[in-house]
Amino acid sequence: MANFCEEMKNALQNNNLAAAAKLAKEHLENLDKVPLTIAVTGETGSGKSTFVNALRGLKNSDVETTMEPTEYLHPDYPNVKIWDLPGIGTTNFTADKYLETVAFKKFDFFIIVSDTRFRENDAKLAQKIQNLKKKFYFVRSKIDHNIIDEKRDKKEFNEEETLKLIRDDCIDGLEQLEIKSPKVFLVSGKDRNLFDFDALWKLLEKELPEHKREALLLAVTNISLDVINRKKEALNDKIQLYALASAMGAAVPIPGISITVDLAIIMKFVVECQKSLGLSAESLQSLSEATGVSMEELMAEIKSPLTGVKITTELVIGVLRGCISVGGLMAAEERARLGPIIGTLVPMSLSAFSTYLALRYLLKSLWEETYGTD
Ligand SMILES: Nc1nc2c(ncn2[C@@H]2O[C@H](COP(=O)(O)OP(=O)(O)OP(=O)(O)O)[C@@H](O)[C@H]2O)c(=O)[nH]1
Ligand SMILES: [Mg+2]
Repeated sequence: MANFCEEMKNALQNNNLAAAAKLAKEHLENLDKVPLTIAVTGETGSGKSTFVNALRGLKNSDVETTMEPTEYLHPDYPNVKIWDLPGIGTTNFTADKYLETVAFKKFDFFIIVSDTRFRENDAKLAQKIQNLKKKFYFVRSKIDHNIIDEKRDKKEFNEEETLKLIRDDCIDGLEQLEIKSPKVFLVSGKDRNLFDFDALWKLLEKELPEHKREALLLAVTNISLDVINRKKEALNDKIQLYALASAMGAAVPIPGISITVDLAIIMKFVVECQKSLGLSAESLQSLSEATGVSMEELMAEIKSPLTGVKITTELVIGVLRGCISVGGLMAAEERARLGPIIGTLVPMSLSAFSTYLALRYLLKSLWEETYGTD
């Protein structure tokens, strides 16, 4: 994965979107070999270690209180790693701190175990996991105990009904704690042939590749956002220099708007932005070829009129007209912080200032209409 991240970063930094797409495709094909890491968590004594042993196919094994996160490889699926975590109650940590301490980032998904109704700690943990865009399932353990109790206490015992009552009670409780449509599985860690154990295992098997695909997507999104943010920063830094250069260039009035700007400089800058952000016709074409997504579909995704086309003066003027005047440019510039160079430039040259604002506006619109607001 580390290697993949580096290569992906390089490909994106060099605007080689085709190479990036190829890397992602290869990575997906290696999916089966990619480790999948499951965390088993929940309150102290809820039956986590017993459940982990059952997942590993071990029977009647003794467990002791878990003090440190412990990793086990699944005997049939060596790429599946199961982590037995200490109970959140043993740590006195908040859900945030707990997740940090157990190094949550390395987990692909979480199983939250409880031997009663789920408690506030469980729900808090689930919410934090959800915020991290990771998945979680609830396991209600020690169902064998409930069945024995019910058999003893009730004259007319019906297992199906008892299980339904427990499941509904757990789901209700979690929904009251603001967890939407929780998935709850009833198990006995002492016998994996009983209750929902098999259903949970089948679901895990089915969802494993999907989880990985999502993890990959998230990784790529993070890498690209990181790379693109840096590029945006670099472009932002250049704006002052471009505007400074414009102070020596010829300012032309934009027809229909009451501002004069250095169009030659603006053109140069927009072409550079397009290239640097991987939005030129050429880079989009190679992305389309590498991914099999048509140019039309790509263009529909990216809404800026400055994307994937040849930059012409008409086009740039058209976009600038959209903001009507220097006032419009100023309004478009929400966080107008003038750099030191531009600050001194304003009294010297109004057109350089307008050019500066125009450049900021163009970068912003190209940026936001492609990658969303930040
Ligand atoms: N009958 C029955 N007993 C269970 C089940 N799961 C766990 N136990 C028992 O409950 C006790 C606690 O189980 P553990 O698996 O150690 O619980 P844990 O969540 O790992 O506990 P900590 O590591 O201390 O947080 C043990 O005595 C287990 O034998 C179950 O499904 N059925
Ligand atoms: Mg334990």
